[in-house]
Amino acid sequence: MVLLFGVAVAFMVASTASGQKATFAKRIGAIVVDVQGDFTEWKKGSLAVPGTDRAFIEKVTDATKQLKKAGFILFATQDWHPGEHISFHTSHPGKKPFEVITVHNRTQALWPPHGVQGTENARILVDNNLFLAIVQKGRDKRFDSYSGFQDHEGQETEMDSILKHNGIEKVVVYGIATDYCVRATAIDAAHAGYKVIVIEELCRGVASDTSMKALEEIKKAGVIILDKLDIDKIKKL
Ligand code: VGL
Ligand code: ZN
Repeated sequence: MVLLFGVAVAFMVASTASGQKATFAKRIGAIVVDVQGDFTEWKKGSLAVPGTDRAFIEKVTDATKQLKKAGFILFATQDWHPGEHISFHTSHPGKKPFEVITVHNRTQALWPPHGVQGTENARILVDNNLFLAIVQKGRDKRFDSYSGFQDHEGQETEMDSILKHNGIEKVVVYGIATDYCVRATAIDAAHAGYKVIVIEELCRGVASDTSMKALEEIKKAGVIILDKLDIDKIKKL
């Protein structure tokens, strides 16, 4: 019955409070990380990541629509910074983009201003209506937030509770950037107890050395890395 509606799934039998058996479809989630104009070459973004031309974004969009058709529950993250965000080099007089400084006893990479709330290039380039929810991060100007789950101070977003609310135990993660927000989101998802699958060809990184290292760290956290999107394989994992 549920399969007729195209929901991607294994089944689970659980006991309700009254002791009756109920069958639930285990739904699989997907988190599309920071596919925003500022991170793309296509939109001449301020922090354009190599390999993010229009064809790449179309591939990500296609994959996202395929997952939707297959019954996956889709979420996105959106880097959403105030204009004076701590991660912007412009918030630190004399500092240049990509310099690394220490703030709050922690290293902070300084970026060109990006993902500024309400600007054209902060928009998500994949049809927003595909997503059940868009989780914004980096809203507090005092702290950076690469992960869709928590900022660098450990302040949690609503991601974990939304996934739990939807009964999701397995999530597919892809987007931009492999070495920053994809890395942090995938690792946090694994640490939070989800089965996590990263699709390498749907990710792009700021630099190749840090992206390779990030993929190793992601793997070490227990995440499965697939080079291509393979929906049947994901369902069986
Ligand atoms: C990101 C650097 C700064 C990302 C966000 O989306 O990976 N990277 N803010
Ligand atoms: Zn950012």
